[in-house]
Amino acid sequence: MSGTDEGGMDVIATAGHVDHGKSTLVRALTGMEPDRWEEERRRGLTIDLGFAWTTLPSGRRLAVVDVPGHERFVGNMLAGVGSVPAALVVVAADDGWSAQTAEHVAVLDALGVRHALLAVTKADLADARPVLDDARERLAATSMGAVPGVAVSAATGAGVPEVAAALEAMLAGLPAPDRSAPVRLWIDRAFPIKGAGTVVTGTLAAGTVAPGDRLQLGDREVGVRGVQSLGRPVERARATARVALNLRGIAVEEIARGDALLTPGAFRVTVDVDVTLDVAPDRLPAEAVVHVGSAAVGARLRPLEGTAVRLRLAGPLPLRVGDRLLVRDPGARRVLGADVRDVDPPELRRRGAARQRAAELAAQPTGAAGAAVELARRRVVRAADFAAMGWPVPDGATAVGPWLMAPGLADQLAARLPAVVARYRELRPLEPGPPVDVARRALELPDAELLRAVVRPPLALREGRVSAATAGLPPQVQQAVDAVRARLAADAFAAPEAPDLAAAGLGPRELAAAVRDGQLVKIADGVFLAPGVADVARQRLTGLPAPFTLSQARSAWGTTRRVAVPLMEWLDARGVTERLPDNTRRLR
Ligand SMILES: Nc1nc2c(ncn2[C@@H]2O[C@H](COP(=O)(O)OP(=O)(O)OP(=O)(O)O)[C@@H](O)[C@H]2O)c(=O)[nH]1
Ligand SMILES: [Mg+2]
Repeated sequence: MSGTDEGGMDVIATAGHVDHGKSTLVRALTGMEPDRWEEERRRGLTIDLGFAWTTLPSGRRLAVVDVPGHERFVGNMLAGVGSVPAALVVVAADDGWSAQTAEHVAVLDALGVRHALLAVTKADLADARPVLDDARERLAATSMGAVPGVAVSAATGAGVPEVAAALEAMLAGLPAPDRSAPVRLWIDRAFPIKGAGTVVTGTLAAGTVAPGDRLQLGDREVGVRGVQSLGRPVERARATARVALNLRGIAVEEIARGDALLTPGAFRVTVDVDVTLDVAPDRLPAEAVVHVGSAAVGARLRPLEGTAVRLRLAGPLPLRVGDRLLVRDPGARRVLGADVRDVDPPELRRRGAARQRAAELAAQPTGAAGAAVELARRRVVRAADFAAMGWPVPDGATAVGPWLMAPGLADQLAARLPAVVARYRELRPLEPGPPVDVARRALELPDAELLRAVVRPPLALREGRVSAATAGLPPQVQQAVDAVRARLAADAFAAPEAPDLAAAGLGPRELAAAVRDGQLVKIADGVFLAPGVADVARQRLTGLPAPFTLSQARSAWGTTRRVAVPLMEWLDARGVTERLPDNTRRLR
């Protein structure tokens, strides 16, 4: 739904040759003066972007970005049309299709603008019919296709209501903007307001902005103090809309046309971009200017092959896969439309890498299917990063914490993991399996958290390791442990002395392995008992009067102080016994 929503409206831009009557028509439609500067009014020439708005007869609100036609100001024109979904193409009946008509229409075509209305102005001065026919025929060959045309005279007013009606019809066919999308507001003006600080304006093509929002500008965050739309404060502005934001914490000198205000974290900036052009040109300039939104940034072009080109931008831009760029060769006055295909492209080092990359891009579908291919190429990405690049989550991707794994990758790695564990245990038979970081590196994963999706029975994630379920101990160690356990079965508190353990081949590593495997319990350094000793110990203590002394407990257990002292503390720590202020204990 566009139109009457709070802050909601349609936004279009004018296009056409100098003096063909764009501003005059905007004035006739809106009753507002689009030429903001005194110099513009004096010279009767639009220099910079103008803004006007009106409520159409149906109640639909329309904002118009009025662009200059003069060839010297085509940069300003580009900043004005970069975020609008539709155009009002103006051609004068007494002059016909002209140089900047062609240039502006080429720009709209390169931007992929699909919706337009043709107005043939100055119909009071010449027969509009031939110009309507000629212009419609030329427009039919562009992204705008079959465009309705209206003859109009701002001098007599004839045709103005028809232009308004035709605009309504065109606007009804515009796709609904995505109002839940993150904000990327390309700034077209920034100015100070006394007492209010810095104000920026732009065309909000997607998303929603409200006072109190925080937005990213370069590497800082700014607060939105107030939002205005069409000259009035609003509680929120929803796309599509012309908006003016009063910003907190930034001086006007720190902002320029072409900067973008972004939903924090939702975009990443880049200087390297792989694009595909609409057509493979005969020759490409080595350098060009890239236009997107209201931004214009120099770029070096590296043709890969066919329509695929790598751009190296002179400054970073917040670009996403699926963005439409305009690549302009100012010398040749030529514009090319380009689709952003990758904002984090792989380096091209090897011979033939450029050709291979071009082949990859040619084979890669766009949209969700392309996202699956992309994720397969990257294996594992941070989900937020992937989204910020402009990719949707492909079907079959595995989400693990903040990560996204390519479809099928988890299964593939799960199949490899048993061999990794087996190899590790061959080298370190006393350990149940590799520490998670060893497994992570073996599987070339960026984060051990991803092992959750890869460790499957009989393997298990236990105590920071990928453990084999049937870990067990090497036979000799097992034998020695069995002997100790037999002895403890006969006398639960007869912990073997260190020399006995050593003589049986049970050093610290072997004992640690037996503890990890659940075969022994470590009470203190050098004191090992059987699992279940807590129950036996408690059982024996029930026969004592409460409270009892350490010495009484020692006799009840029939052991030495070497075992009784740490065992008592171990039981205290586990809440089996309670230590009283006078050092006696009672059972809990
Ligand atoms: N007779 C007649 N004159 C018109 C009409 N529309 C515009 N004009 C005149 O044409 C001249 C140029 O009009 P603008 O509206 O400034 O033209 P523009 O396309 O905005 O020009 P730039 O912004 O400089 O590209 C002005 O003197 C207008 O009064 C019309 O329908 N009939
Ligand atoms: Mg004008």
